Amino acid sequence: MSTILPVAQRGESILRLTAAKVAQTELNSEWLKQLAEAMYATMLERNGVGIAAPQIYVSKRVIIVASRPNPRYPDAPEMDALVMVNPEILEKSELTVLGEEGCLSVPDERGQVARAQTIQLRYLTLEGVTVETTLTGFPARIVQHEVDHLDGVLFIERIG
Ligand code: K1U
Ligand code: ZN
Repeated sequence: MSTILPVAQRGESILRLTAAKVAQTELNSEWLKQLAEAMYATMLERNGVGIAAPQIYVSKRVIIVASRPNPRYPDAPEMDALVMVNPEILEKSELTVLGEEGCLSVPDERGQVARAQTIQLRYLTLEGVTVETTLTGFPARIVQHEVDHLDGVLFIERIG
């Protein structure tokens, strides 16, 4: 069983930092695997569809994306949780869409955020394998929200 960790809340300085890249030497390590497991357990416990390492007080570029259909996005695809190390958004579509977001670090607030409909993305797996993929719709929105966390940005700064 994995550890469920507290989630950093709006106003805490960890959420303002630019997270550090995971080093080559950390790939395929027990430490990185345990970090991902703790992030996953914490995300599940909070009923989230994503999480970024800074939200559990680790300023490293690791995110999890776990799209599933939900009342706001009934057509969202059901995905196995994807752990992304050092994710980079290579391209964003010009087309943006407004959609509702919430955040485990900003409880009880929701808002409409404009995000690119489609993104091209590169990331590493926990083992260090490079993956390039295209995501659209809700999974693309989650990635953009989580990458913002790695850059110290909260969704509430993108409203209005
Ligand atoms: O990073 C986080 O704080 C997790 C966040 C991810 C997210 C949700 C919605 C849009 C973009 C990113 C959440 O999981 S908030 C809680 C939630 O489960 C949810 C909220 C709105 C719509 C669907 C789900
Ligand atoms: Zn968030």
